[in-house]
Amino acid sequence: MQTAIPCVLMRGGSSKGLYFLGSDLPTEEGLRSRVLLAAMGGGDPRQIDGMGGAHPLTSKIAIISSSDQPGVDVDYLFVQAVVGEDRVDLSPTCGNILAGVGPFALEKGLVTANGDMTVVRVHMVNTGKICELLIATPGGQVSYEGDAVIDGVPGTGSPIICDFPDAAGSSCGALLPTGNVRDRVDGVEVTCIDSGMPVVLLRASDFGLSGQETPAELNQNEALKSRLNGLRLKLGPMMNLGDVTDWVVPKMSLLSAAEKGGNISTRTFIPHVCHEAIGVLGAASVAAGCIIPGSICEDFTSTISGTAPTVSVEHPSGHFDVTMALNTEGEIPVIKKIGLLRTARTLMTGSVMIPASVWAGRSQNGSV
Ligand code: NQM
Repeated sequence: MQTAIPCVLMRGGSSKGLYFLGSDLPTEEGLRSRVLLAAMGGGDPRQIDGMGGAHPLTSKIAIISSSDQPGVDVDYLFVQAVVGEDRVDLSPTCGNILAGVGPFALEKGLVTANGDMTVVRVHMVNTGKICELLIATPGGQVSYEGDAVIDGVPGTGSPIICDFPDAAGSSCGALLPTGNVRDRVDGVEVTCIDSGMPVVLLRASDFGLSGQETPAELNQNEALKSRLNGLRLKLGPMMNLGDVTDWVVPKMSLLSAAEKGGNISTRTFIPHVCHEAIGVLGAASVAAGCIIPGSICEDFTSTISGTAPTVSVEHPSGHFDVTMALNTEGEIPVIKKIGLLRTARTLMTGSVMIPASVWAGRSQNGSV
């Protein structure tokens, strides 16, 4: 006998994943992880016996519950099922999957629509930070149709505005977790930053790259990937993250001058595979680097001025615009708010079937 667990398959921004109500999953964390791994396809790189798409961007899970926190509607716990490994990682959050949390919460009745536009206040459990999602709810129903375009997703959809009132130091405790605007590790200059996502900013040219290579080209470059991971492992403790061997943060973003009319160009490893675009909060962290005087970004962008700049972050499949509200009185601007545009869509609702062996303490391949 298999166990049927209700879940929704959603595209959130340029990612895709399974969305669960917390109350439909086991409360014990080890068992819950085994159930989620079984749902996704366990440690198999092809995830053939599960719902995962054999890529980090399609091996994601959202667990959503009503929140007890004052002024907050729902708690959102993000779970990355690590492709090809029989484990989950709870260290990052995901700003793309986040976009689907509002529609899911409305459709599941955790939040009631409030006129034509509804604000869903989300507590991101992985980081403790808050996001306000503004969702079109004409006639009290979530709207998925609209004219918003996001790079990396074909067609158009209803806009979801994501506002982060206080993203800095989400996982590392500070916007500049090493305390420095630049650091040097193994002869490479970097800026370590956390404006919603821990990211290491590096110059593509320091690795003999133009920064315009395709993700496929970069993914074939084993020497590059190994060098980046070596730096990542050294920088993890310096960024207050400790040993990041098994973690998918920090992400590593190779920077170069913009070539498509934006402010800066990126190729981002998440952290072992090059992203076809860039993560939402990854982009927010690159954008934050662009407004910090003396950061590595300064080598490619002229300083972005004003108290409400929009930073256009180029990536392999387009660009990502990040709007910020800044207090520019001090030496380093203080980010008061970050705003981004996403779309999301429910793709399927139903139940995912969990093999009986999982409840007996074994993963799908029987290893745990
Ligand atoms: O940075 C990619 C994605 C993400 C995460 C990643 C994300 C974010 O594109 O907030 O959205 O694994 O870095 O979904």
